[in-house]
Amino acid sequence: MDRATAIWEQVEGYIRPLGLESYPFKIQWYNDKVKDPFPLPYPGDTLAVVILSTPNMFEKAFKPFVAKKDCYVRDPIDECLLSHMQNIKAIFPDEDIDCMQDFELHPNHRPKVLVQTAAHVAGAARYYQRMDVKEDPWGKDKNIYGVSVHPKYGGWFAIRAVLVFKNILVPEMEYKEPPDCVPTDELRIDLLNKYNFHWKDWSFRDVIPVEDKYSEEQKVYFDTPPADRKALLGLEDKTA
Ligand code: B12
Repeated sequence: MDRATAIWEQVEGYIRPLGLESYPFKIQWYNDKVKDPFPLPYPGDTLAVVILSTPNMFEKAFKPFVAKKDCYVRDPIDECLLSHMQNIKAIFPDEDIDCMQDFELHPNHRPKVLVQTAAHVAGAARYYQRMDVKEDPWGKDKNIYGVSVHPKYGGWFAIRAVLVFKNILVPEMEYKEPPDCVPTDELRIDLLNKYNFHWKDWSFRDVIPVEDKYSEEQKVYFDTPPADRKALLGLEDKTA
């Protein structure tokens, strides 16, 4: 087994029981898609892994995390993921690993990594943007955000982090297209309308039949504004 596969299997071994998934990719594939200032400053053949959370992350990783911890400095979900990313780094004491989480920004507020593009080039979840629609109905002045769709979970997932294994080069890794589960213009327009104009009603997450979705408890949690979520967890009096 090659080194990259061995690393990825170790990452999977740690994260699958937590309701997380990982997909490896080459930095070059990401850098080929994004424009300045978004390319990542690593050699093109460097191994990266994108980490996704599936619907049962809430029960498998988040609730046990909350049960053990009673002091938070940031959003508890972000902290939970941060703690697991640190644990992954600890599995590889001899590797030099950079971790970029979805919420991390540069001082000028630019996101450190565009996780939707990363998940697309890793073959994990296809990123649908207005450029993927031939008959664009929105007009030039309208800003339409793109949305990723997971083949098993539709929109019931999130993209949490990218790990870069700085000393592992994978020139032989082969590119895998993400499955195209929203194949027509009509379906893509519907998806982008739901994501941009009705994202609060959850409907964009159900654009394809899914294997699993967020529990009612998880939906209530995410529906609650971040500032009030600690109270929901019974943590209000324990926060830093
Ligand atoms: C800033 C941000 C926002 C902002 C602005 C949104 C935006 N897309 O710009 C606001 C606050 C509005 C927002 C809102 C929401 N967000 Co938001 N947001 C982000 C964040 C942190 C960064 C996005 C960003 O700034 N992109 C910059 C622009 C320039 O990137 P871009 O449009 O993709 O452009 C690049 C691509 O086009 C690429 N490219 C060019 N050609 C090609 C070709 C191909 C094939 C590919 C793959 C790429 C590619 O190059 C461009 C850059 O040069 C991401 C997490 C992250 N770190 O990525 C989450 C993220 C996009 N948000 C997410 C979500 C879920 C939401 C909300 C539903 C709220 C929520 N959290 O529940 C709403 C829905 C949107 C709405 N209707 O308002 C999810 C989306 C998940 C998904 N299934 O796609 C993300 C990925 C967070 C996550 N952890 O999963 N968000």
